[in-house]
Amino acid sequence: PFLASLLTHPTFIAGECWTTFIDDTPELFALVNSQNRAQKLLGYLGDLAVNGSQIKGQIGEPKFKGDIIIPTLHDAQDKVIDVSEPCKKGWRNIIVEQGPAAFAKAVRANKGCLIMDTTWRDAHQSLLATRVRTVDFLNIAKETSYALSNAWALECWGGATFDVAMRFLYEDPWDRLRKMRKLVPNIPFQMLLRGANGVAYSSLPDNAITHFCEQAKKNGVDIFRVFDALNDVEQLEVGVKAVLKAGGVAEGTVCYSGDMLNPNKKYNLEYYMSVVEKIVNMGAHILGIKDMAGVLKPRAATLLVGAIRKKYPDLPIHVHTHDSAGTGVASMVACAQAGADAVDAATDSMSGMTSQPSIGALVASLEGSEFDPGLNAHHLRMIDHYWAQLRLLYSPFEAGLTGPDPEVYEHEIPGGQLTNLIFQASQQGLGEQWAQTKKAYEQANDLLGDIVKVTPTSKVVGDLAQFMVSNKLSYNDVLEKAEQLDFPSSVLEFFEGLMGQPYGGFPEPLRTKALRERRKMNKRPGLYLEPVNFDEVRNKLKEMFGGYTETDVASYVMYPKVFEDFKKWTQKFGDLSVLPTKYFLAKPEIGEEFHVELEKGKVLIIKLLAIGPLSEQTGQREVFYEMNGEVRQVTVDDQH
Ligand code: 3PY
Ligand code: ZN
Repeated sequence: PFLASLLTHPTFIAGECWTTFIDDTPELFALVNSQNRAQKLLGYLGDLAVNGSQIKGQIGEPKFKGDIIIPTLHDAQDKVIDVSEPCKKGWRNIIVEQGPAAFAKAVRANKGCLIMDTTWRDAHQSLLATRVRTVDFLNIAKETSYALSNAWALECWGGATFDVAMRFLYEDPWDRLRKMRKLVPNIPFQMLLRGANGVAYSSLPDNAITHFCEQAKKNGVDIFRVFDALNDVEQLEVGVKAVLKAGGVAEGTVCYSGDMLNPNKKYNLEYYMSVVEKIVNMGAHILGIKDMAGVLKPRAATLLVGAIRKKYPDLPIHVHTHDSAGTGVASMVACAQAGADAVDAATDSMSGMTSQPSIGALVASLEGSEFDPGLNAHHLRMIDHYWAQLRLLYSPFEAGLTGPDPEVYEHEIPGGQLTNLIFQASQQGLGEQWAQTKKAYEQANDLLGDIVKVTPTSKVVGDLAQFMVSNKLSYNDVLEKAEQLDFPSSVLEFFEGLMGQPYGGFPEPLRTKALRERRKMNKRPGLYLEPVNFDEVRNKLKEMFGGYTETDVASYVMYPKVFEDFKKWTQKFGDLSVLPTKYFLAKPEIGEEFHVELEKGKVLIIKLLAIGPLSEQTGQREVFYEMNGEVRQVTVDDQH
């Protein structure tokens, strides 16, 4: 293609060719580059046309393949709001201009209860297997900057979105962050950080967490919700310290588990107050309360938030929940009334059940009271019209949830995991298997010592539960046969101490019996792990891929194999984040024309013309496209 563009370039044709022509004509390279990108893109589209989508977890095609309508917002005088530039007003200005401590002070002084919208992170993580793509956030970003200009934050990064972006969507999570930031400069961006585990599933060396937070802050994150899956404060402190060093707003978080109202349960008010005290002493700007399973009943919320508010009048409190049992709105209203400064909710059509409670319902419940969140209910509904369409576009990732599950008070499965487990069970026909899994989850939790369950410890309990179901092991079987059992690796990592120390210690003799010759760490893992040698990582990336950015380094340190696979994929198919989701998940109709904007001003007009017959010799097919008026063809291995 390079030679072809050289030969057809007007300067070359005019015979005015001189030796520096190639150096002086960078557009030639740009042209070759975009032709290469276009060809790689056709490689992906061709494969999709012949073999169907290879995106993991996708079942079938989107229910809705029409054009997505972007809603228009109107002001109080019913004039259309011009969104050609993003909104500039919002709480982020205080963070940028005056820093995290001033933000903490300002939100405490604010009269109403603010809302964090989780649609861009936890809601789709909890309902749609974390599969929402960058382009679909960007398409509603400017409107969102207006509609949610008075929000506490948009939760939009971290948690499972980081690895899923690379692993299953072939997108760079950092690129997503930078692009969102540009279009939403006014609302604070919040991320979820798993303490010393970063956004991974077990601990990393401390300097990896420091480097990661520095990059996250630089690229657009303002508020970091930092938790530890065992409420191990030493593990939590690694994350909080890294955020403070990076200059971010540190939301040190306590995870809520069990039922504080039940005197027979392990985690009581005294326990939570002792964790909160340690978080305050770490210097966190905000206190987070994370109810990952949605088991914080309204009365418990009143007691817990009320007690913290009384002891720490100046401490901003931000509460997170899931609506699994259906009490989300009631619990968040109780939090607001007991003195919380902010609570979480999601856009209506991405809310409820394993997601966060509905933002519309919450705003309506607080409207006109002293806790009014100060959001425009009409604007929220308009934004939700967009998400209602998106929900149907992503229907291939629905888990098939049908209603609330108050049984969550017994099994305590966190929202995101509950969706995954229901999805897996529904693949096997739900029924008896699902009832067994829930029961086994409860038993597995008891065997492990009734631990706090959230990523990654929730995976430990889930893995043990599935291990018990598939090997037909009862609670007593596990205890009695522990020395012979081949436990899942996550269980062994937990017992080793790689996820920190559980409150009340590890269950014995089960831990020793399961570990056999493996090591036992009785302090936080970071004290045993070698620090990352960043120069070595940089050299390695340069060698492997010819170059790197500092955010590549952070991705590689967090997920070496996932990052390598992601880079190889993009070398083969290019940057697919530019492709509209409809054409990322399913092939177009023959003759259907669509547009892909490779970069600003560089638009490809593509049409699928025909899929050729199967060649008996090669097992391949030719796929024909029209691209910007020219016929192009790609050869694809038929996997059927
Ligand atoms: C995550 O760690 O990804 C979570 O959402 C935990 O609730
Ligand atoms: Zn959550």
